[in-house]
Amino acid sequence: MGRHDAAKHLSHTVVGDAKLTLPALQAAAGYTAPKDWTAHAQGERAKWNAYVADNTRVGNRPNSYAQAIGVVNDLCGPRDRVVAAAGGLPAEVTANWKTLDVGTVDVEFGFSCMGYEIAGAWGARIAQEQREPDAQTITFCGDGSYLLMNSDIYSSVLTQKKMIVMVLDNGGFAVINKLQNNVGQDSFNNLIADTPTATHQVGVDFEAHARAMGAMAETVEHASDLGAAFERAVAADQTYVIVMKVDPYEGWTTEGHTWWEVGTPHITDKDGVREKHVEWESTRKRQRRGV
Ligand SMILES: Cc1ncc(C[n+]2csc(CCOP(=O)(O)OP(=O)(O)O)c2C)c(N)n1
Ligand SMILES: [Mg+2]
Repeated sequence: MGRHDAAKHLSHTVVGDAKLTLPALQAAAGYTAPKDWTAHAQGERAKWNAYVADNTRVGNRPNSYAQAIGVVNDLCGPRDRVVAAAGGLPAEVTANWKTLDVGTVDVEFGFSCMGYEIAGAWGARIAQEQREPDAQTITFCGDGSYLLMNSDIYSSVLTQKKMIVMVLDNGGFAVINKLQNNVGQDSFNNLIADTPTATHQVGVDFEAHARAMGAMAETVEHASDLGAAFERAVAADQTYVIVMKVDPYEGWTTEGHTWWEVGTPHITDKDGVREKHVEWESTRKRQRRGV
């Protein structure tokens, strides 16, 4: 935990590794959590596990981020490292990924900076190869982030630092489109299909693009074919890019979210935006200060 977070809620600050610090505190204070509290936590955990199992199940909906995450999670090894950064994927990985070992998940949620996905994964690979050359470095990347910064695919090919890049294409900035809709706005300028100035609607051939940088690449139509593609990527000895289209509207993870301070317009001519503004502000009541 960071110092900044530790000082929240008028707390007494203890900064340390949770796995080591909690037992030490427990021993020092002679404290055990009430049994009904522990049982409640275990019950919630079981419910969450069931939700994730259903949410990631291939075929439950059109191709989704959650399905892709579930497929890779089932097939990867305990020391394989995953990277995610911007768009919908950091939240989807945080919710749906079952962490298999310490220090194997790098979700750049601090800034959620587009472009970290591939550049960050290349850096992760450089480090990982020194200690765990047989483990994989896997990155989940949206089409928007890919287009912003993909050239370290070429770097990884040149330097023989193999990574597996999952490019999940939903036709634009789908998570921002979702946010736009959630605050009562119509879709505008986030999905390529909703961009009035995009008068010539062409999709990007991500597979060809990745090949042009020397990577191996393939496109998968359906999430049920993703597992076999991932196994081919694992067997490959160079950077491997797997491309799949995912639905921009359906298949988002709907549970497990926390309240997010989103500035919505106080003054608007649109009823839908006003309603969302009032709704959003009303939820502040549930904020717990200094607990
Ligand atoms: C450098 C940078 N610029 C802008 C943003 C704001 N932003 C967050 S997500 C996003 C869209 C990302 O698109 P994509 O990678 O396709 O992911 P999707 O939203 O479709 O899940 C944008 C523009 C950001 N996080 N980082
Ligand atoms: Mg996208």
